[in-house]
Amino acid sequence: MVDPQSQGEGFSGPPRKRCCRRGTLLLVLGLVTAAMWAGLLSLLLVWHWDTLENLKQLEKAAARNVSQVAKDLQRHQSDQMAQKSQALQMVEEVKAEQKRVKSQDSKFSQYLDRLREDLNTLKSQGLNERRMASDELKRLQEEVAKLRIELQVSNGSMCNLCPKDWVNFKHKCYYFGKGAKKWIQARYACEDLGGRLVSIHSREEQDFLTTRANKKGSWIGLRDVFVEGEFLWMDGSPVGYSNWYPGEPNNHDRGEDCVLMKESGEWNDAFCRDYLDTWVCDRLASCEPPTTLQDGF
Ligand code: FUC
Ligand code: CA
Repeated sequence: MVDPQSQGEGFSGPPRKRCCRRGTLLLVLGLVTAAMWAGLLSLLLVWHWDTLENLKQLEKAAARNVSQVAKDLQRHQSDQMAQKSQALQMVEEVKAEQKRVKSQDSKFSQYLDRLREDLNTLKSQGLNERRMASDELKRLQEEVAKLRIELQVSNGSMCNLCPKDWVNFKHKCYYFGKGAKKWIQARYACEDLGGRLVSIHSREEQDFLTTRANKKGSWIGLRDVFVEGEFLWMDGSPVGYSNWYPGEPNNHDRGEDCVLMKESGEWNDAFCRDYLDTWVCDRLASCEPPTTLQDGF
């Protein structure tokens, strides 16, 4: 039997099925789409939550980092302050040390100056003492030589031997030098000849020399060059016997520290750099002729 309704419209079965299938399709499609959207939304939501969670974590971590950095910064700043104050303290200490070293340095240099002065004083004292000792040694050697002569004389020896060109008187020899000389040149001339500018110690000796005195005066071994008025003979002895011309010594004019013997045999202090044509040397006589040829004997 045929359905009048579907017979009446010409389409009984198949067109209705098509319509429902499309609806179903649409529904399914819609459901699928909705499900996809729901899935997508869920994914988005999950992703959003996840991201939010991550952000929160990051925020926390960042906050933690910031506080750590702040703490580090604070520690760093306080370290820096401590270092700064330490550095300042060190600078103060260095300054104090510099001051101390400077003052010590000046003390040392003062001490060094004093040491130098002491050394110079000691040196000159040493030199003085050496000179005095050597003078004393010469004096003693001369004393010994004189005693030896006395001993040999007491044993019968004449002790009157003199080198060639020297003149004997008692136990001494005399050389009457000629040629213009200042006092100091006459002194060296006598020393070169193995003698000394003459020292006069007695009336007899003076009388002997007076017989040979030069008209214009001769240099003798007496002078007051170290202390004015303190005359010393070349043998180191002070004046004992004296034969000054009246009014002498007078240290006339430019100063007179060297003594000459006038024609009369009397003495006058004169200017050391004046030239005199004659000068007298002396030395001790020998008691026996030397075994070898020496000293012009
Ligand atoms: C006397 C002497 C001096 C000098 C002068 C020309 O005054 O005492 O030494 O010879 O004269
Ligand atoms: Ca004089």
